[in-house]
Amino acid sequence: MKNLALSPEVRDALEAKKPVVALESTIISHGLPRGQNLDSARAWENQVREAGATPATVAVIDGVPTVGLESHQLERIANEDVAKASVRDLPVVMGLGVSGATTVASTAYLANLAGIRVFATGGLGGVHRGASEDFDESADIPILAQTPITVVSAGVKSILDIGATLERMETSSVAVLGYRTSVFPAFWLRESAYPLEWRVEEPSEIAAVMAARDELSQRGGIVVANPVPADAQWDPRRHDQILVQALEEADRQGIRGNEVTPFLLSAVVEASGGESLRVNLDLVTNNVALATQIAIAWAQRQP
Ligand code: PSU
Ligand code: MN
Repeated sequence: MKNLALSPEVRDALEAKKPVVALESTIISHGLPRGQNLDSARAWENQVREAGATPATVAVIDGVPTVGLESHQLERIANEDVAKASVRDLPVVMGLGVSGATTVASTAYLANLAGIRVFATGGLGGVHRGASEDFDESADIPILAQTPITVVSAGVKSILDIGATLERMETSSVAVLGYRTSVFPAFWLRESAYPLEWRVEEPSEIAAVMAARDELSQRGGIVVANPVPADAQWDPRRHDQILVQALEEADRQGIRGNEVTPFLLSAVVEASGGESLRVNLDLVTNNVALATQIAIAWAQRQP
């Protein structure tokens, strides 16, 4: 794509076929509170560098889709009121020349255009509770169904309908691999009620699955489900209580559309007195570490 901007660091790494890890920006603009978000975003980028790969945080800056943000661009995403831009919004923010933070869907989309194969996030979007009535399903899943990228996440939040989300991933042929787990994780918790069919132990196995997908000319993505470390997970009882409160509040206030996910996230952070936030930061760090290992394993396979 002609107008895709790459940072010099990302351009060099891609040209040299060195490992690159994409990072999303909606988590920075809408998923974490101001004050915490910029430091965290910088820390994740540095973590990728220290582990031997190149970070590529993705966003649209003044209408330009950008893969790999300069420091001042990252600052703008963290501190300005930018739009939350999923895939359907990309042409709009581009056409209007405004900035947008990319979701899992649009980060995957732009990273793929840049030739990046591995992506770290916190939690995936999915099917919301009550979706059989209000049809609220994140575009993350249908876009992953047609985008050849490997996304490392800590599963999906229990603010969503986890069972329905897994069914939709099956229907749309998105592969799901448990990393050292046989149970799909529930973001703040290590385990949901849903077992997984596939478990892998090593990043090299994930790279082998990616290679096999390519061989079959399959264009879909792979979801790597990476549970939050045991010593970092949230107390399940607190988690259940606070979740119910947040869902009731969203319902009471009639929150709709793309505001649902950010609303629930901040309601949970507030009700938990910041405890959920600590878990959130720890699990992203854990995902960034694994994604970096997968990107390195993938680069090692390339001729
Ligand atoms: N889950 C999180 N933090 C987030 C999001 C999800 O724990 O910030 C964001 C991601 O960018 C994800 C998006 O792609 O929310 C999904 O939003 P929606 O449900 O409106 O598609
Ligand atoms: Mn939605």
